[in-house]
Amino acid sequence: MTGLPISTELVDELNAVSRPALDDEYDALGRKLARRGIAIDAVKDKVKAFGVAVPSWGAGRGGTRFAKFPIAGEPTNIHEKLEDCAVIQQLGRATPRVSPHFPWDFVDDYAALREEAESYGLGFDAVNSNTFQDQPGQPHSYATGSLSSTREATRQQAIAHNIECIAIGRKLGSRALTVWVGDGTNFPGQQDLGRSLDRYLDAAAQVYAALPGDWTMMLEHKMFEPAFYSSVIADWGSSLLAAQALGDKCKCLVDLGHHAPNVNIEQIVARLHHAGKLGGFHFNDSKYGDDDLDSGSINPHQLFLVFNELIEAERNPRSGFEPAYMIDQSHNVTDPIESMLSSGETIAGCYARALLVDRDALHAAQNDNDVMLAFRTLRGAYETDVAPILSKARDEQGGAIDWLATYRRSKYRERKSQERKSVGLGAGIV
Ligand SMILES: [Mn+2]
Repeated sequence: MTGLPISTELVDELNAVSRPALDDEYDALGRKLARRGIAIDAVKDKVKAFGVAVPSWGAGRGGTRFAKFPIAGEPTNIHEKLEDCAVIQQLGRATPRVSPHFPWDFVDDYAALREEAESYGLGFDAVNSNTFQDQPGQPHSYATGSLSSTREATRQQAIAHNIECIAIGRKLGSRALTVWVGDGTNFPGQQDLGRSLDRYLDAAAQVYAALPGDWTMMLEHKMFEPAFYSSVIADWGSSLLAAQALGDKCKCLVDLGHHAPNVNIEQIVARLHHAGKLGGFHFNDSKYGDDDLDSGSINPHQLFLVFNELIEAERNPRSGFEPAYMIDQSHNVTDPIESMLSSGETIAGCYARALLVDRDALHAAQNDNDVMLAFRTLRGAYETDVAPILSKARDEQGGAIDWLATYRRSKYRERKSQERKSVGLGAGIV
């Protein structure tokens, strides 16, 4: 019993069919990169060491504020979510950790949950608190705010929940707390824009005070929704000043979908790194707004430019540069396992392309103000097809060369649709 949800014999059988063509393509790409002075195996080894966490809630179908369309065999609890995350890691080999969310993933025994994850070869990433919706039996509503609420008792309830999340995270082996609040307003004049931030900072400082010494507190900003006039932590500026006010262990988390259209996110990455406050990412994509589409499905070039800045940051490190990567997207029309496998591959691919940039040539062109040469140096790396590197990295780690075909041949979802109870038709974002 390997503990893995997909038959390893099936993975081996299908990989054996795909491997001759992959070897041929990998060798051809290796010769091409060698002519540029790049050792393909070194890039592949870095890709093998790269990991992005998957969110526990991403294993289920998402929805919009209008509706949710569940599929048969969806997970209904954290145990089934872990099993689905294990499929994603087994086949894709890019997602070794799961980011849990509370209270959605509450259980009685977290030591047992940690062992359960380890039996699948999974660990836990940042824990996410939730003070953006009310729970049954909760004494104080978050309808008009949580950490920034005008009511002391509501703020204390939100603080206590975040501290409880830290306690759970310690049992799970996590070392980070991600805090996103929906706090904000829908009407001008609804709240004092200055004092609501004062209250947020005072409450967040009480959460920060409970943080273990080796933990990071990550503040996630979002410009709109559920508050459509103002959000307390709306942008990277508010996030940065809050992180600086709270202390060294507090950093900023950049969710790619939480900006106004066309904002230069890669420049935000560079600025936050400059301040030593780049804590992590939530990867997703968007066409008009928000964070609902699969990573790289709309603008893979932006994703590449973000990784280009991250590689620059690695070469020019500030203290404590250890960004946490996580997928955070909503799967409304696809099988979530397939979407997260696709996104994991896309994210690792953008990382690989950024590794291929000739940094010395780029910096020389930048210093000479040779605009076209600098641009073409970046573009040459972006246009390189790194699929053979990604496939080889998966194959060498026991993953699937063709993860989509392997997943569908396994009939995993069909089997789960027989075993799991069905999910209700509820509406709204989960
Ligand atoms: Mn997010």
